[in-house]
Amino acid sequence: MCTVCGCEETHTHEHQHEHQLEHAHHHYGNGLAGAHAAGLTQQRMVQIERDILGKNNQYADANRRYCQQHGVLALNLVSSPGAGKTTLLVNTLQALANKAPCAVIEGDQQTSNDADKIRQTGVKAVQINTGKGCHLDAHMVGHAIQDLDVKKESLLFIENVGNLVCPAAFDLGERYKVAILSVTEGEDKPLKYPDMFAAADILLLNKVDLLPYVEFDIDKARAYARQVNPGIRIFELSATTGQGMDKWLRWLEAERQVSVSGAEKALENATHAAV
Ligand SMILES: Nc1nc2c(ncn2[C@@H]2O[C@H](COP(=O)(O)OP(=O)(O)OP(=O)(O)O)[C@@H](O)[C@H]2O)c(=O)[nH]1
Ligand SMILES: [Mg+2]
Repeated sequence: MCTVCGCEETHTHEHQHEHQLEHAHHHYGNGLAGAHAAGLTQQRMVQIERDILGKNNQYADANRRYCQQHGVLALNLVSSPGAGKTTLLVNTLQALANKAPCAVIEGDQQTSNDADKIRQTGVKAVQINTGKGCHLDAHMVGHAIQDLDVKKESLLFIENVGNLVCPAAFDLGERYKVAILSVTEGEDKPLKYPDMFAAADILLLNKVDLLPYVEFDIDKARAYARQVNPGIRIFELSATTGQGMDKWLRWLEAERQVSVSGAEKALENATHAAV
């Protein structure tokens, strides 16, 4: 997980993590040797890791509750840098204009480039800069949901920091984790980064327009993804040419309807229980 990769929690969003989180990240940032030098036993490090994830899960549950109550479908987009998350989002938002309310949370170490691109579509976006941090966590996302004032029955897209490792360990309270693998990255990535592909519900194989120019065996990519995650649902598409986007858009709308009716049913049950 993140704590072994040198990531520190220095993001510029308004909230601060507790001291222990920074402390743990700082020591893990120096690797095991650094942690031992700092006097932390392996058992203690494992405990700190558990505490970090436990705390994250509490925030994630709160985010999930908010989304469920408001019929919001939250998707956590994860991939290596440059796989096409922002391009896919921009084109998805343009296709959904006037069809469904949308909001976007953008995660990057630095710059507001991606949030700026999203805002050009007319959709509200909040940029979180994680500084040295290499993933979003549920606490950051909770604040961003408040800042965005996410409307009932919205699609909430969360673009995670480009990284195929650490975001796998952090539940943000999303309904689905959507992994994006572009055909320029090599078909073996699901085997090399199994945690991410095992955690994902959906796999988007992006940049299929480049298939004629690169050595990428798409059948193998599918088979490797299913090897680590037999239930993963796979779409092939090109965010730039629009090829395959129709299936993705249909899936989004169907899932949004499920979230909307789930919230309506919950409200109905609560009303019945109250009388
Ligand atoms: N040919 C082709 N290029 C694409 C496609 N999708 C994205 N790109 C290009 O890939 C590059 C990276 O795309 P981004 O959308 O910025 O990728 P990202 O995953 O958001 O990148 P980070 O936020 O930095 O992690 C850009 O030059 C895009 O134009 C696609 O389907 N086909
Ligand atoms: Mg991006």
